[in-house]
Amino acid sequence: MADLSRLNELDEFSIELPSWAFGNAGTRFKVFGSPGVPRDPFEKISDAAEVNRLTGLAPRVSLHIPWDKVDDWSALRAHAKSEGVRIGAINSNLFQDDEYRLGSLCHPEKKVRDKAIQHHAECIDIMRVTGSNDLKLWLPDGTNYPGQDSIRDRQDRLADSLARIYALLDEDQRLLLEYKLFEPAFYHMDIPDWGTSFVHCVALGERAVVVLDTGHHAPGTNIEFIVAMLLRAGRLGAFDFNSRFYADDDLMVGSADPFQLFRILHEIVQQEAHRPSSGVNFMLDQCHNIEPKVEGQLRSVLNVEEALAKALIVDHEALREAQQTGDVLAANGILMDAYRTDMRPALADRRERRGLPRDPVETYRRSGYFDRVAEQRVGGRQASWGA
Ligand code: RM4
Ligand code: MN
Repeated sequence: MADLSRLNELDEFSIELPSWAFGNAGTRFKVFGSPGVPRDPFEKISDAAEVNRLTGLAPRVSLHIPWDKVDDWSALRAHAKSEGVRIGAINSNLFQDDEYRLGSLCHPEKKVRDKAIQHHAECIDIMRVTGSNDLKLWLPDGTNYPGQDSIRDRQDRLADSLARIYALLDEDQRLLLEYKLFEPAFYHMDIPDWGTSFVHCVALGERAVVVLDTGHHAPGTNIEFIVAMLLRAGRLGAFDFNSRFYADDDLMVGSADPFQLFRILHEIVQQEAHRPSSGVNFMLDQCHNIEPKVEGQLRSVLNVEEALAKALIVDHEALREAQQTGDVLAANGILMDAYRTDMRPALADRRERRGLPRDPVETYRRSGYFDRVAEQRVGGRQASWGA
């Protein structure tokens, strides 16, 4: 019988939802429209709040600038509050301007680098009004052909640009630095891996931390090892959770490889990083191309909850004992026992005790929310990835 006593540690745990997951998304071939999709950041926040109401796990929403630009940031903050959520990380966008063809913070021309730095100054101003503490930076910079630019010079430009952005932050604000193996650049990315991100974070200062997007590695990479290393170094700032079969697929977290999600959360629990004091921000970064958005987010949040619950029931004492005595198969068996335990009944009971629906997806389906917003949200322009 599994020991469920640590499940109450879920009370402190929270997941941050990406505003862009509620808009239309697609591939480079087609963005599909669907009824009820938000037309502005206010409606995106309302959808995110619905996920939070049903799960009790998602009290923050990340925004992307300029996609989520509004005239009145205080009004957006107040709207979030009235919906029972708050605004989380502010993501800067460095990939959609013509000037950024050869890069942004690493661009050969100072004029373009200055523009990119200025964009972060604007994001930091937004953070001050919205009460956000995390500036999240994903750098799309890189080159497509050997010899196109100097890899070394680009690193020097990057270090300088990042230092200028870091200097603009307030004492209570952090810089989250994300890495990605390839795409949009194909020969080299300027921040391709956790090591590069880590090196820049260390050079910047304590409030610069690494973001691990689960879709941004080579196939077969042992992601939980990276998690353990970054936690050990005190530099794991956030996750961008999603699933992938091939590259940066941005599918629902826990759908392609629930065992990997469990292994990641096992490393998290071992270092007590599921607790808010760790400073790790558990964010989602997903796009729902063909499935309904709110329900896609609901499932994602529940997948993370389920994987964390499994990690919390690992018999750590027995595991340590098996590890110490070199009992390889017992150690592996202890971990597998936890992974194979069906946590859904215990989690449903837990939700009921907290006044939440036992089955949030079913309750959402029956609530009529989807039909209601589909009826209300007519006219205007639906939010869409990239706009
Ligand atoms: C990037 C990266 C960023 C996200 C954008 C939308 O691939 O993962 O985290 O903000 O996509
Ligand atoms: Mn990401």
